Amino acid sequence: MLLTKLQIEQHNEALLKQHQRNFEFVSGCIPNADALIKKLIDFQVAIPSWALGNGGTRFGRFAGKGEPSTLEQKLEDVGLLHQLNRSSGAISLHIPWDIPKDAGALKQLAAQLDLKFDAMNSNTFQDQPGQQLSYKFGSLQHVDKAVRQQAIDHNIEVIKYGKELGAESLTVWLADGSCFPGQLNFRKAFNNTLDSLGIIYDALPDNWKMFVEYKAYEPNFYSTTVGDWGQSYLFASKLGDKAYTLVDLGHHLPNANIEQIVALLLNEKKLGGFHFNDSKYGDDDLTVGSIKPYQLFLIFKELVEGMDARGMDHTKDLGWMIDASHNVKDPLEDLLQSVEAIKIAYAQALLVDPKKLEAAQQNNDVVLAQELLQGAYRTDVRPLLAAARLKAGAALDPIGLYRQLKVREQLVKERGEHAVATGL
Ligand code: PSV
Ligand code: MN
Ligand code: MN
Repeated sequence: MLLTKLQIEQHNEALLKQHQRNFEFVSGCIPNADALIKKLIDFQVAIPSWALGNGGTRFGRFAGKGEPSTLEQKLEDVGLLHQLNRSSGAISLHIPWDIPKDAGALKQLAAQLDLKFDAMNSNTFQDQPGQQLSYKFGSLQHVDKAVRQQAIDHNIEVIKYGKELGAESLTVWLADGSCFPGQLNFRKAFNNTLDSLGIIYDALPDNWKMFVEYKAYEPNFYSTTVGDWGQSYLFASKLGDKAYTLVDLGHHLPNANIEQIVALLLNEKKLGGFHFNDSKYGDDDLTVGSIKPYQLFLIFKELVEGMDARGMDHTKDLGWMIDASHNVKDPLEDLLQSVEAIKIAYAQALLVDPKKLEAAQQNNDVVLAQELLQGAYRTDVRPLLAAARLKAGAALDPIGLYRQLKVREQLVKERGEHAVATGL
């Protein structure tokens, strides 16, 4: 299901006066509103294919209704999100859940929907039906060379699919690790993983990046072989210039200072991209900004400052992806909320005056430094985001329009109550 231009225009027309009042109030206090709006329009966040259906808990899965059951339908869902906010212009696929049967036709559909193919994700954390060897004791780290080879082959196959679709990066997240002390020789597991990743790295096209995602624990609860940013950084450095660390916000031990990690990885030219989500306890995969919005802002403040210091392009030099999926919301509404939260944090970070902050730091003026950050964070930038959407042809109130048009009801009619998305 797609929206018509007229539906969006009529919706915007009805909200325009109120929007203008809100916008005038905020833009009056911002020196460079036009430049900021331009940056907001350009900033796109990739939607993971596995978030389009209701995610699983560790104990079960409660499917939603009218979920996309084919890859084409997944693209259509992201196309719909992109129509609503003009900020979701990319999809991140997961193999084997999203094997493209006709890459040419998919590329065409993506072009019609104005979507790009973002990072391809491999899956060696589950055994697939008919698979010869099991990943129960790991994949790229496995003690058995044949299992390692199977996992390597899978990753190379994922690159092949990505090439057909025009993607330019591979994200490797490994469940590899151990559940009990003594189960694993840490050094051998690391070296096996490095050798395996090296073979995959060699299969990357020149213009591709490899993202090595880390995670502190789960499904293994004693050790994870790519367990933190230091280990990911080691792999990425040893592999070469095309390999980077990927930061998933939910993959840290409690209270980790993620903004500092981000700042240093950027400094070392090894930050590759993000999986945005939010959490209270662990890898909760909750809606971005729903639990710790100030942390998200602080992360973006480091990103903006670090990227500007290195002359990086905010829109394309890092991979911006969501990795959230859960049970109690309509996944499309949830994704609209997540994209909005990311852009709010980005806009607030753009409000921080780098010169004033630097001066405060130089003077050890701790109070002023905090005031500068919190002044930006406490600015209600939502009218700026709305202005960006209006200018880009999106809806002033994406969730409002989604509900007004009864999109989910339409999708249920089209796809049926029991249509279930493939994924986690
Ligand atoms: C598992 O923790 C996970 O959420 C990782 O974050 C991956 O990025 C994602 O699954 C998809 O493989
Ligand atoms: Mn992730
Ligand atoms: Mn995760």
